[in-house]
Amino acid sequence: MQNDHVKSAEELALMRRAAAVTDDVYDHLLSCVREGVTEKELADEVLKKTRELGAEDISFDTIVAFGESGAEPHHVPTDKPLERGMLVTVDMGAVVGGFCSDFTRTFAFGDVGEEERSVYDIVYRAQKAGIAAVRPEVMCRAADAAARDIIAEAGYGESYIHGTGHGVGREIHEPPTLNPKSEETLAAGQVVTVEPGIYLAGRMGVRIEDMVLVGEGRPFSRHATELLTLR
Ligand SMILES: [Mn+2]
Repeated sequence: MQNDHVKSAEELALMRRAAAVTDDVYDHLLSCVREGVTEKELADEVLKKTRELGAEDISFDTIVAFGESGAEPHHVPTDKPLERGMLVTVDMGAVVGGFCSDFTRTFAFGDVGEEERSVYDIVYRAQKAGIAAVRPEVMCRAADAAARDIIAEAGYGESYIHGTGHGVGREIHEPPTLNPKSEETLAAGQVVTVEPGIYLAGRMGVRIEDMVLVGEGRPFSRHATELLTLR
């Protein structure tokens, strides 16, 4: 029996187009980053550019979070101005032909502190491990654990407050779910996100997210996950 949410070649092509639009929108967003720009202004640019590039729409309300706001995984953009030394988290996606993309990066604006760099490195390694664990016939909770264990071993287990990922397709969130309680098993041809994060209330947050085709193991996005610092 074919597993639910396995994508056809045509569906995958649409998802790759949605991810490519998001990649280009992210380039545009980076070009808009300057001292004093607000979270709302960057989120508005995402909406405008996504439509300009031919997508039907954004796939969910864009998250842009500066500094301590990064500690809220679902932060709603505000008029807060960007200052040097802040981390910036952007979570966004596009809809093309009815299919969604989902993408998150955290980058630095100017020099960030030692803790920011070290937390980033832990999430970076956790995300790589999570992607490597996304293989056919692997239990979703095992893929979650691959990422979660790295964060826990680094002492931030209590600060990883959500699951490692979810299926994506016509819906932005669809089965299977990658979390510690999931009873599901990954199947070749599913597309899931891998998006670990660390959230330190009142201080900072880091999340890195890519879509991955189960059985392929390569992120849809062309954007690297090493810490990017904008000057
Ligand atoms: Mn996601």
